[in-house]
Amino acid sequence: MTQIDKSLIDALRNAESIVFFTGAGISSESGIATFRGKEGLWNKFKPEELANFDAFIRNPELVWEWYNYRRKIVHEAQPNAAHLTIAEMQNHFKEVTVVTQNVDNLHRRAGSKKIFELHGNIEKNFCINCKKFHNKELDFSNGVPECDCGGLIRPGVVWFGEYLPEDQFRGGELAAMKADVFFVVGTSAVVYPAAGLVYTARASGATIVEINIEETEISSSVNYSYFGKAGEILPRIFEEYKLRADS
Ligand code: BV8
Ligand code: ZN
Repeated sequence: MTQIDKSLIDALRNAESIVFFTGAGISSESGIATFRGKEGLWNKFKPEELANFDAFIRNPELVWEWYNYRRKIVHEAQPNAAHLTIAEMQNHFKEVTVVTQNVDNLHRRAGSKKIFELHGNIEKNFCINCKKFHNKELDFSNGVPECDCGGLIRPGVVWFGEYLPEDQFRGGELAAMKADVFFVVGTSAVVYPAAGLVYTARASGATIVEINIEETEISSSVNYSYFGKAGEILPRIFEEYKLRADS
């Protein structure tokens, strides 16, 4: 059983602002495949073939087929113990912020309130021409859904080579700069500028805690590394905190 460091619990007891920077790994116990793992989404598809604007213009049907396949999985998925623990921690700390790379909405469904979605949301869609949002049921009867202005409607996620939504990235950056404890949960930390937030938090003096089933690019830069499933480690840290907080 993973030992939780007493010094981490002390850091949490003195913390006002906590940030959870999350990636696909936090949703894998909800049955949503990660991108780069052994069973990863990218094994079957290559990002350059699907998660970019040119691929969408070249073959919108294929890209929509992929996103509809993932939307179905997301709709059937449930938040797991890691998402739920983060939501519960909102009742114990002054400020809990989620800065997620995930597009699956599970943090919101778990009850987290302050969330920055750096890479968009798979349940949102917008017109590539007039940028109008189309978040109701889409009509695929004529192939690719079209806006009333005639433009193609696309998934509301951030593709490679696209800028992150300014308000979302800025919100994540400010949270990282203010964090007393910055958890990095279930991310390979290879995608930028998102992964850069770990270094922003560290430069601002936050205690960095990584939770992952294996070593990553940032493991040598964190204060604490817990190797294990997020759905097991996070609840354990919170239990230890609650035990000590009352003592
Ligand atoms: C941009 C779309 C400015 C939505 C995604 C060279 C060097 C550095 C950067 C670049 C470069 N070349 C290009 C770039 C920029 C590029 C980038 O970073 N590329 C990387 C791959 C090299 N970034 C961009 O293009 C970004 N935009 O830079 O704009 C710009 C603008 C114009 C011109 C130039 C520049 C846009 C990035 C967003 C791309 N969109 N997805 C979708 O379809 O979902 S990225 C994709 O990767 C997902 O969004 C995902 O969130 C993200 C990160 O992946 P992870 O979440 O970390 O998932 P992964 O599978 O990798 O890892 C899972 C982890 O969980 C593993 O570590 C595993 O061990 C762990 N795990 C598994 N199970 C568990 C677990 N941990 C705990 N518990 C478990 N149970
Ligand atoms: Zn339009």
